Amino acid sequence: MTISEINFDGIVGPTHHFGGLGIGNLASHRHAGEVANPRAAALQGLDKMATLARLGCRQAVLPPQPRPDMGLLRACGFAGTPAEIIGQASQAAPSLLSAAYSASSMWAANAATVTRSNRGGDRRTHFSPANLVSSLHRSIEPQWTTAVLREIFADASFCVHDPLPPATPLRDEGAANHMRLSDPSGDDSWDLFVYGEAQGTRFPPRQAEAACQAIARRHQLLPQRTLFLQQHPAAIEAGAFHNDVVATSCENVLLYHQLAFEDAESALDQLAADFQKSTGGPLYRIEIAANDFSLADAIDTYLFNSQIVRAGDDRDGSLRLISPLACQQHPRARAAIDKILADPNPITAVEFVDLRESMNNGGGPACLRLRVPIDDDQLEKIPASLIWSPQLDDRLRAWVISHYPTKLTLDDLGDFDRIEQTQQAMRELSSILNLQSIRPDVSF
Ligand code: SUG
Repeated sequence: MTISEINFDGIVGPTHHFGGLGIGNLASHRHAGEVANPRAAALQGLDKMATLARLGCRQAVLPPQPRPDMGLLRACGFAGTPAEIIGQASQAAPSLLSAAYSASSMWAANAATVTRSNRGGDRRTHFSPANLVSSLHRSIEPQWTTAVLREIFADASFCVHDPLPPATPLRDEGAANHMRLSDPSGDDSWDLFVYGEAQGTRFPPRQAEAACQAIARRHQLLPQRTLFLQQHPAAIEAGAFHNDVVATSCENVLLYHQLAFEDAESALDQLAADFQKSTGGPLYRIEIAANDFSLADAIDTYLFNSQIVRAGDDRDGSLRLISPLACQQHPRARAAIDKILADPNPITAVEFVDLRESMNNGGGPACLRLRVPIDDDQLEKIPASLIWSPQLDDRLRAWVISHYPTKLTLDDLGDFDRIEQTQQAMRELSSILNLQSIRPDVSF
């Protein structure tokens, strides 16, 4: 059986702004309060999807979530008509209003952890929506995410679990802290989870070991095919709030910074030996040395947040990097990429993508997508209205241009008209994508 991945990219929502809300996320802090351009952000995301689709990669979309989240504002004591609530919140609690308006569901790598249970399991594709308890603005995502994933992946060959209970010991940020390795057929696979430990770092780790273990259990992963690695405290300290800022994987390639993991050498050696034995081919471990490329370089450029993909015409086994534009402009990132391309490993080409608006909030190419491993039969079970096509691309671009502002500041969030505009946009999107669960009048 061939299992290949389809990327579901989060469409950037119309209320994208720079709230400075990302915990341990230096880009979000650096750009807090700047003027955002939601229209450019959404178009940059659509451009990336089009680039991948044109390369022959399977591509689909995930909708943004309805905002503002009035339930959050009411729960925090604001009462009255929606206009009164927004008015009071903008005066008394602007950062709460920013959280209620956050477009953070665009970073679909944090929507859920997705695995494919293989031998010994039920062979279904399992989803655990992330509980995102580490930050307020993201903790409002899981209910919508669960409803949307259940609507999209309704077939019995998928299993969408509830999010883990929303408690700090089970804090979970989804696929950003999970990596899958496999033979090129995708069937013989391993799952690597990465968690953080609080070890005097200035930022709290966002992924708990207990959460990783719970997900592996409920997803029926084989213990001998599942690794739990600790994120290096130096990486969290440097601003790697998710593992996907310092490591990534695709098929038989594991690309990581020297300081991505703590004490992982022997576990990775064992993994490489098991991989070779089971698949008959090598696991390519591409470790980038801290002397050549520091953790600060990794955070500045998001090199490890590149997507590694197999393009449709790369059936010979070669893979490509889809890297942020910042890597092209940064001499050490460029040198690291040139070395990856020249060395003996499956990665043979690079494409650079401009995702400046998302990058300024700490989200690169890989953050914007959720990888879903499926077989060909499952592809037929996913609503066709979500699969990328030139027609869908055209409709989404027209929708963005007619509904999205080109400027959005924190002060603008107090403007009540914005609610009606964003709700109208979501109603229209619900009909473009034929999805009920994102209608703004659906509430939890
Ligand atoms: O959770 N930024 C997100 C970025 C998430 C990136 N995802 C991955 N690495 N997979 C976060 O920190 C900033 C929002 C603001 O500041 O307005 C924010 O939430």
